[in-house]
Amino acid sequence: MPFDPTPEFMSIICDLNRNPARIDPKYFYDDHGSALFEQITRLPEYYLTRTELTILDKYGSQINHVIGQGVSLIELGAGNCEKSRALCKHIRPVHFVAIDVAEEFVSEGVRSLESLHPRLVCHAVAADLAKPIELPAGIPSSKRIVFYPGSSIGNFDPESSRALLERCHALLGAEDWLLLGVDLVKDPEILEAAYNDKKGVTAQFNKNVLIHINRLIGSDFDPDQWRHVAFYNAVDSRMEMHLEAKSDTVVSWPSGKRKFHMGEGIHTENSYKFTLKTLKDRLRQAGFQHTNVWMDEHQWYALTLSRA
Ligand code: AVI
Repeated sequence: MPFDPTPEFMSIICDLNRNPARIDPKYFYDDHGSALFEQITRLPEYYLTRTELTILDKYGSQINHVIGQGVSLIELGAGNCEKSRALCKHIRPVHFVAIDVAEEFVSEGVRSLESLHPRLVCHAVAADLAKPIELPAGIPSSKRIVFYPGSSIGNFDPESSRALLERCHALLGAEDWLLLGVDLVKDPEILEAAYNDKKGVTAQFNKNVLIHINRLIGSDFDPDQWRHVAFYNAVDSRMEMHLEAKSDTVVSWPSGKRKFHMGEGIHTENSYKFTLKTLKDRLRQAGFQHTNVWMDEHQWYALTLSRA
């Protein structure tokens, strides 16, 4: 049978053939990757999740006061919906939409929210945030609050994050809000520890992307041949994750192959860190205004609420 590559296959191959090679970080999140990420969020070194939850808990009533009653909550990159569960202790939305690439995972998260709030009308949507955002029918067109927690915005390069914020803005009207969680620039030692945890869960998460890619394109990556590398790039204010070949290795897939020399890397993730200024500028450029900011006591992490 003639080989008929899909656009996804072509785009993965194209990235693998770049110099340096790269893999889109969205491929971290197959079911196993999503479960590993959940473990990461509970690691002592990975302060992001617990810090954001602390801010949500401490300032949730202030957020509720600003946004008022009867809102529709739309969580982007919802995962297990843990953040919305925390937010829903303070705000009482009428509708809840969870959007994520990992379908199974997000459906489970939505079920957990439904069981806690039986009156809440819930929807799970499997979607790639790099594409236009479509909401299910029946979501009221005002009093929407788009919630994008976890500093996931940091996984997009500046141009793409600007475009994503513009798509969010286009989805919202004058009565609506964006609640955004972002990780801030800080001591590189703290940042690097968060992406090089002692238990090696982040390393497993990084290598799991190769198993997912093998499944998607029929390649023969051997995860044991690759080393997890994560460091802070101060010039671009971002944590970078790479997989580095432990020895010369050839990776094949239907229709092609690539030789990686020992030490050669595949760039798997950027995680941009913001200052309050870069964050507010980015929001303003996308059309958002009146930004409220709440932070933790160390000023490691910020939650911003902006009017569309
Ligand atoms: C989902 N995202 C915000 C995480 C981050 O911190 O960039 C993904 C992650 N990568 C390594 N550890 C966690």
